[in-house]
Amino acid sequence: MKNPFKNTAFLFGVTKQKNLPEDTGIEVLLSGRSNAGKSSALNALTGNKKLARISKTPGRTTEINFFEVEDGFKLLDLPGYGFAKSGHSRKKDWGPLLGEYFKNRKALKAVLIFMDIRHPLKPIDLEMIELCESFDVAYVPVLTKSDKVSKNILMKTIQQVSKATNAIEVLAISSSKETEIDKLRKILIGFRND
Ligand SMILES: Nc1nc2c(ncn2[C@@H]2O[C@H](COP(=O)(O)OP(=O)(O)OP(=O)(O)O)[C@@H](O)[C@H]2O)c(=O)[nH]1
Ligand SMILES: [Mg+2]
Repeated sequence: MKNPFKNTAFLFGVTKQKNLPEDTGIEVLLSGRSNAGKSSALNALTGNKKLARISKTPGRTTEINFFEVEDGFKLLDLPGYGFAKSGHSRKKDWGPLLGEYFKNRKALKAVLIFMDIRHPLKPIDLEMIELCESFDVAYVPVLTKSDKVSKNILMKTIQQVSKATNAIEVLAISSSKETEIDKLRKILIGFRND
């Protein structure tokens, strides 16, 4: 089957609310702590290793990066949260851009919450889950770097995250080994069609 994400193209990065594009179509946010593997997952989804910059330095992504999968369907690579230089994160630290975005955005369909499978459910992840729940936005916890743990730990962590959240589905992927990337594609297509 042809990869529906193959032609995904970078549109632009936005740092201010006034620069957000028109509120149409469907948008899915890719969120997660810095270094969780969001950009790697985007590259694996699309099969384009050069699409999103993969940074080995945490906190490189500093804006909301818009990617267009096809007309009316966008993926948004969010600034990595956590490891903030200013120390511990608090709710207000989400920043005005993301707060406004959640409040007003009709196009916002779902949020993928990427978490390193070895360090899931950090306080900042729980805040993102709360943010989604408070705005009634669907979210899917995506455990990353599954190649780094045993099958046993993998299953246990999926269970742990399922129990701790109201998410319908919890995914464990490896972008480097391309494990469960097709499942992630199917979930995203589901959001697009829904
Ligand atoms: N072993 C392994 N390493 C991975 C995987 N996915 C990402 N990484 C590594 O994790 C590091 C961070 O990956 P990124 O994709 O840049 O993480 P990010 O979430 O986009 O980080 P920010 O842009 O800072 O928010 C890189 O060194 C990647 O090579 C994976 O599936 N397996
Ligand atoms: Mg990134």
